[in-house]
Order: sequence, then C-alpha cells, then structure tokens
Amino acid sequence: MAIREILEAPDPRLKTVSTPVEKFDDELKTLVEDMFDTMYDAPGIGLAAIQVGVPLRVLVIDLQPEDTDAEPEECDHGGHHHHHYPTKKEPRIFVNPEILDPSEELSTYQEGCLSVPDIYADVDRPATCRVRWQDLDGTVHEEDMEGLLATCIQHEMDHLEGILFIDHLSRLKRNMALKKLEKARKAA
Ligand code: GNR
Ligand code: NI
Repeated sequence: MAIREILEAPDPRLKTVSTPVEKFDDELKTLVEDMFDTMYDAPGIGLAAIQVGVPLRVLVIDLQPEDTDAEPEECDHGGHHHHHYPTKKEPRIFVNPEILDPSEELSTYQEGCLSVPDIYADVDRPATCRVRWQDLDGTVHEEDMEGLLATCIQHEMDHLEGILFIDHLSRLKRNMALKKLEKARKAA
C-alpha cells in the first residue's frame, strides 16, 4: 500500500500531455495499485497518473469508493438473514484510453478535482461516449458509457491532455478558483 502525493494546480506538471503506455510490466501494476490507494485515501472517484506526477496514459475510476469494510447493515427478509453492504467497490483501470463518438447531447455535472481541492463548478460534456482502452495485460476493450461514468472518464481523459476542469470555465471563474486555491494554501 503506497499513497502518493497528489499534485495541485497551478503545478506546471499538470499541463503535461501524457504519453502512451508501451510496457505492460510490473512497474505499471505498481503504479495502478498506488493510484487506487491514493484515490481511495483522498477520497475521489477517479485519478489520472499525471496527478501523482507520472506522465503516462493511465486512469483509475471507482464510482463506488465507499469502504466495504464499513459496518454492514443487517437485514432479514424472505426468511433468510444476510449482510447488506451500502455500496461495493468497483475499481476500473484504463490504459491508453480513447474516446469514440461522443454524443452531441451534453449533460452537466458539478465537478470537482483532487488537483483543485475544494472548488466545484458545473461543466457541460457529451452525455454519452464509447471508450476504447487496454487493461494491464494490454488486451483491448470497448464500452458505451453514460451518466457519471461518461463524465468522469472525460474529466480523467482531459488530465492526459494537460487539461483541468477549471479550463472549461470562463476566464473570470477560472481566475476566481485559482485565487481561492492560493488563499487556502496560504492559510494552511
Ligand atoms: O473525485 C472526483 N470527483 C469528480 C466529480 C465530478 C466529476 C469528476 C470528478 S473526478 C474527481 C477526482 C479527480 O480529480 N480525478 O481526476
Ligand atoms: Ni481531476
């Protein structure tokens, strides 16, 4: 278990365009493990490798990051007695992801980012998209995505291009966000 330091804006490394993974080796597996540890610790629902300073096209996502070690709720229906977990972890790994045919229809989510702490703003993005990616073995996968997963993967893909969600805001709102960050950092 290794939690790595998360880079925060305006760290220039966050503007790096990440490069494709070519070696599907143990070093990649360790990076992904550390990214999950870092994301769950934060906590967040996604993380791009560049956020821990590694400029490779690797993302992890878990829309259900709740701790399954948390107290299970006991429930008793239909005569059988079992434990009921509020949520289950659903870790997903995306190596060299690509977005295919994003929808024209947009959806708006209030986004946040572990690299822009405590700032939240509405961002419009294609509501659905098809995503192609590789897993840790290099096997190619493809899937249609919608809802929060579509939004989250597009937010993470932006990181691979050196783009933060605040770059989608007006210059005024982006500057307000950056000032707020700077102020919070000085106070800390
Ligand atoms: O934890 C996160 N929450 C989130 C909420 C709405 C849209 C995107 C995200 S991703 C973010 C974690 C992060 O910074 N990933 O890069
Ligand atoms: Ni982010």
